[in-house]
Amino acid sequence: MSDYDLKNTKFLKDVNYPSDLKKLNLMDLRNLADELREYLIDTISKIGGHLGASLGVCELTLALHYVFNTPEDKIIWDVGHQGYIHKILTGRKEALKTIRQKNGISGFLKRDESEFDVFGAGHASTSISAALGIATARDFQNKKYKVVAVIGDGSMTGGMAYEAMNNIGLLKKDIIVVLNDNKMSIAPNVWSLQNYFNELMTNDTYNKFRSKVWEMTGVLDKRTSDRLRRAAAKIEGGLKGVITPGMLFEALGFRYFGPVNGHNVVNLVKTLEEIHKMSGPILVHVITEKGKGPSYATDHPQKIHALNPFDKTTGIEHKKIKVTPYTKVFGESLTELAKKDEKIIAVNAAMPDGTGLNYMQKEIPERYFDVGIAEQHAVTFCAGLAAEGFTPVAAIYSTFLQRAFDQIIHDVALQKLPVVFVLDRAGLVGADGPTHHGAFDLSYLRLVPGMVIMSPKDEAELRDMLYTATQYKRGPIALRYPRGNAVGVELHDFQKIDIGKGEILKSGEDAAILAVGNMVSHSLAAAELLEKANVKAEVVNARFIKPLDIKLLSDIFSRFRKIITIEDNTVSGGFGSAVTEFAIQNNLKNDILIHGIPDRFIDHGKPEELYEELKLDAKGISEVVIEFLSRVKYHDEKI
Ligand SMILES: Cc1ncc(C[n+]2csc(CCOP(=O)(O)OP(=O)(O)O)c2C)c(N)n1
Repeated sequence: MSDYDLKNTKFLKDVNYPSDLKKLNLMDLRNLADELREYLIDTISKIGGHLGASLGVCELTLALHYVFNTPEDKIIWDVGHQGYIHKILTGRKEALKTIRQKNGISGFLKRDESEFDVFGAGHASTSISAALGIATARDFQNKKYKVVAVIGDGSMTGGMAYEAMNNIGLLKKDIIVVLNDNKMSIAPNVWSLQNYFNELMTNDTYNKFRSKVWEMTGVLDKRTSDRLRRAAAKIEGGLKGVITPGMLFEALGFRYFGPVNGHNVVNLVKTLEEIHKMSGPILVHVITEKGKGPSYATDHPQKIHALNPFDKTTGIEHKKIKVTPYTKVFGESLTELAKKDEKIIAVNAAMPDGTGLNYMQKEIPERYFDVGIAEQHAVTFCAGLAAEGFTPVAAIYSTFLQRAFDQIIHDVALQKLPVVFVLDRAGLVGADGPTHHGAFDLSYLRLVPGMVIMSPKDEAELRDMLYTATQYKRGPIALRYPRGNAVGVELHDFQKIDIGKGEILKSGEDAAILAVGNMVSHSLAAAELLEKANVKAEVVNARFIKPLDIKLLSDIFSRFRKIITIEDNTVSGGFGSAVTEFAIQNNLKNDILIHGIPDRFIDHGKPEELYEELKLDAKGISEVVIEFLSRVKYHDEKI
């Protein structure tokens, strides 16, 4: 495939910063939008990444940077996965070719990366709160810049967005919220307000009426226009016999403008120019199409949310040889269990495919729930189900479950409710980077009283753990596993695992390696490398991070002086900490090395690159063990 040559573009070749945009006339912006799309598709087809959202906001991004004086005016992008065009327009046109790759630019916005990245994200629904903080700081300093939050309809299913709007309405700050409505989250959106929007947009009388009021209020002073809008809102209510979303936002203290066609860059610019002159909380409702551009993208907006490298003419991903991913094993196994057990209910927060619950969705839709990007609600919803004797399975990525920490403690664990937590993407996720690594779950779950935490060494054990979890009725129970392909072992019929029982997989003499989950296979491979260096390491599959297998640990501590714990979780407060606590509480003086993700945020890169960097691959683990063994003399001298 020949390289796309920026030099051959008419406009894009000279656009590096928003200041360059301002030299163009409105009609040029249209052509620039086409060039941007072409460049984006060409680049992402080679390296993979989030595509659909950025294609959808091409004109919106252009218009925002055209009208507002960035970076002095602050644009805050929710999630940040739609920020690729923003990156191209703010000094990172060439760097786009490195996006999400090790040492390349981030796939999300990042304050360290550019002064145009006003606020970093990766998790959804934070932009309006951040905008309020920034606007409040602006006002304290008597500064005059504009603050704009751009949030998708999917992210509007997250409670934080409403908490922020409620607060803004009360404080009456100058803030513009741009609602980028494409009716899609990653999957089709589950926003109940969408029904109101749909009605609105298909109602001709309403639309004509609304645009007339719009035209008039746009040129009036705020008091008159507010009065007119209130009157109009009343008429709207009467007109349709329903509360319209405009009214809803207006009740929250926002002036509502829209719906605006998000692909007509000329109109967008004109609208934003008008809005730029106004003050107070404003919500602009922009309608876009996710994946706007090639038909393979608009026809399959869910598929092109994020892609591996693909053929840019067909959108088909270049296939890789694949072992079954953990996600699929989980999704199919849960569906199998749910067919036999009518009490099982599957719950996810806007990630049906990502979590593997799409299998449940298809086969048992009545016991499948997508609650939106609302992890906190998902957990308490599950608590309610469990309180009434059901077996809810909350399938939420490790990183996103962080959101529901209090709900896990207060609503689930305190009441000993048997909610099953299934955490996909535990450990290092790769290209999505620090906002998405599942680096903390062992730590944040381990401190919860009564929580059982498991991590399978392979997909067969995942099935057994899932079965064990759905049978467990004494309180919350969690299992966590990494992103990507499983080990490739044969599957067997479900078998129950004794709670808190680990297993010795390989016996040794010189050191004991206690590993969890994903790290078990790495540790077994490390033990083989160690053998070549004449080190005989015993390898234990801990299976349980909580409760620990006290009997097994006592045996290990009695036989080995040197013990190494390995986990793909932060070393702070995880499995190694648990083993150390066990040792201290039992007055055991063995040498313990806690090896895991260091206590810092880990950048993006391929998982194998990151595991190598952190010495969590087989080679790295073997080196860590050898280094630890050589340290013992020093320890002996000290004691
Ligand atoms: C707290 C949290 N949960 C889940 C996700 C995963 N996620 C990333 S983007 C996205 C959909 C966002 O939809 P929307 O805001 O409408 O943006 P669009 O992609 O449609 O432009 C989801 C669910 C996330 N980023 N944060």
